[in-house]
Amino acid sequence: MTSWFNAASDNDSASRGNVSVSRKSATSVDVSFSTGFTLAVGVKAEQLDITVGAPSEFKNKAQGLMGIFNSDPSDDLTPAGGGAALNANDSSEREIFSEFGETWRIERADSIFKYTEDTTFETFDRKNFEPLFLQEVLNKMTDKQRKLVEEKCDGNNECIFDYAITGKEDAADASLDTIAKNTKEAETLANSSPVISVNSALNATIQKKVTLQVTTSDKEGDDVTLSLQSDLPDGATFDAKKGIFTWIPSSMEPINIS
Ligand SMILES: [Ca+2]
Ligand SMILES: [Ca+2]
Repeated sequence: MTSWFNAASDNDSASRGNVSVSRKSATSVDVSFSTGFTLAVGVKAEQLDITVGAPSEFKNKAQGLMGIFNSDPSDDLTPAGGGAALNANDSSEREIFSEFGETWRIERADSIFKYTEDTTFETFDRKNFEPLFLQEVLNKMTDKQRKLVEEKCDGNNECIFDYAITGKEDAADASLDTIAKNTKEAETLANSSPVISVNSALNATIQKKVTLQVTTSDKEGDDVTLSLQSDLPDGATFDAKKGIFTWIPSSMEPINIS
């Protein structure tokens, strides 16, 4: 996929088998799988930004390093093979890494990746790798450095992590950017479209006034604004605020309104 991505020009997109990839910019790509799963991968200052989207039909059916997909955050740190979930609030990052993350390490036979000629599963299976843990990095900083990081990041842990580990302010900015983007995406995904309903049939008689009530509702209680896309026929009015359409038909000509 990497070589495919490198060969693609800007805004290029291509499909192979069950995967389609579209390049969003010089440093970001969207991947979608026929199962409905999506990946957005971008390169930012000192970091790789990966957002995973899972289709709702996988709810209560998917589990892994990213947790159990069931709207319950308390079981997301369940080790592979079962057992009690770690409590995110009283576990250190080191504990989460070793007692949860490491349990999801795969064996060569389980890998679904294809390797290029000069790489193998072992190239990426670095058993001795130990990440940096935020609390441990913060403990090593001076009070002045810590204060600078906390002020810049306004208490946001992901940002504090990126700034503290890289020591670079643009990494903190990139982190804040990603968080804002993900928050906005989550809000959009959680926002349902309004439901607009009208009577399924309307009986009209020439020269007699008929009324049609358009009702709207929105799951989140958002304001719904009605507007007409087409011109009104002769003798018709539409009160967009109240959703009331009135009409005195003057002929048998069919009309269309949207
Ligand atoms: Ca869960
Ligand atoms: Ca809504």
